[in-house]
Amino acid sequence: MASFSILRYVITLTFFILFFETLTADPFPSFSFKGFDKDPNFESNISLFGDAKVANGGSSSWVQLTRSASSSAGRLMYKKPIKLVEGNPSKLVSFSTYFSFSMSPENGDGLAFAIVPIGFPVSVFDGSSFGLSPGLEKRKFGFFAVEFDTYKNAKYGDLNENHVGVDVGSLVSARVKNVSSINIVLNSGNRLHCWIDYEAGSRQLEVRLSKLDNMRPVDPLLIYPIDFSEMWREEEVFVGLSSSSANSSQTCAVYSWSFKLRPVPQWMHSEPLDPRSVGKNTKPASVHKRSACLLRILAALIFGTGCGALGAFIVLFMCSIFGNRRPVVPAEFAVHPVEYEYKKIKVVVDKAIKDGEKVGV
Ligand SMILES: *[C@@H]1O[C@H](CO)[C@@H](O)[C@H](O)[C@H]1NC(C)=O
Ligand SMILES: *[C@@H]1O[C@H](CO)[C@@H](O)[C@H](O)[C@H]1NC(C)=O
Ligand SMILES: CC(=O)N[C@H]1CO[C@H](CO)[C@@H](O)[C@@H]1O
Repeated sequence: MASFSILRYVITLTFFILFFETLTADPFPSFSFKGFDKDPNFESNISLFGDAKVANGGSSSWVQLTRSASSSAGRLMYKKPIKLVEGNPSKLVSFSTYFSFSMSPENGDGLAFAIVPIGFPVSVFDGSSFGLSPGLEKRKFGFFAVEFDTYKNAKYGDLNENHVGVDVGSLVSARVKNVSSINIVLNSGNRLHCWIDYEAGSRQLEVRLSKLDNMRPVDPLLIYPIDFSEMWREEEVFVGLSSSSANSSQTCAVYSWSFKLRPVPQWMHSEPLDPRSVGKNTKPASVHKRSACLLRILAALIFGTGCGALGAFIVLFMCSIFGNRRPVVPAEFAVHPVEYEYKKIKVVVDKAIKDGEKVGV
């Protein structure tokens, strides 16, 4: 009996270890580039299109997306397609990307971080609309971009010459933010830092912009609710940074770019959470859960012991009435429910805590 219980325990434990092992195994690619041409992985992971080329100056290198001429356009794309719904059973996937860039003071189109579906013609340009419009004419369904726009284009109803917009299936932004309101000029020629985070659990996209690389702002510049798992399902998509000078001679440079995918723990699927509170309160939340679970275990133990005692009492009572002499049976009954209840809850505790830790990472 005892050895059977231990065996069952070991099997359960092994199952959970394997389960979390598969969660942490990396079907979720990520990359990070700084000083582009010195990175040996650069060429095997990134494709350059249009006028984009690696440039060097002093000890550093970067990707120059546009030439100092009108109708110049270029982009860099991560070669590997990504999925925002992954695996079987399917998991939602969050992503975070960071890049630093600068744009010269002319009013070109600016820069866009784009996610495009397979079949989007990535190598076709017309020198305007971040170099994205020919592709959009062919395939706008499944197109997504965050634009850093320095040209007030009446055609797209632009707000001003210094705005960030979220574009879904069209370059007419679904949401815009006046960048002047946070005292930043996109085309000042200075290096800017951008963080774009999509939280699949809460189906929310956040964009942050800063003048200093070590100062990721607490408050997003722009928040946009969107469900990428609905938009693309299990379809593969490509991510890239794209720019065009339009009628100006604006140049745009990208100095570093990183991109990371993170699977969302199963339990977050059904209950959208505020990503900020998840990020900050992971530890207290799991501690809280742990103590709540300990209480539940204690209650179950007391309840189990009570039941066992009652059972034993009834059996003994029956024995004394019917003269059956087998007092060993009640002892078994007394132990078993307790052990079973305890184990069942223990497993739940482990899972909850592990999930909690996952979010914290
Ligand atoms: C953008 O913000 C700046 C600074 O707050 C303001 O002066 C300007 O009028 C705003 N532009 C629009 C179009 O709201
Ligand atoms: C660029 O210039 C051409 C000719 O000067 C003009 O037709 C076109 O509308 C301009 N494009 C933009 C985006 O201003
Ligand atoms: C960050 C990244 O994706 N690195 C990959 C670049 O390409 C090489 C070779 O294909 C891979 O080994 C790296 O993992």
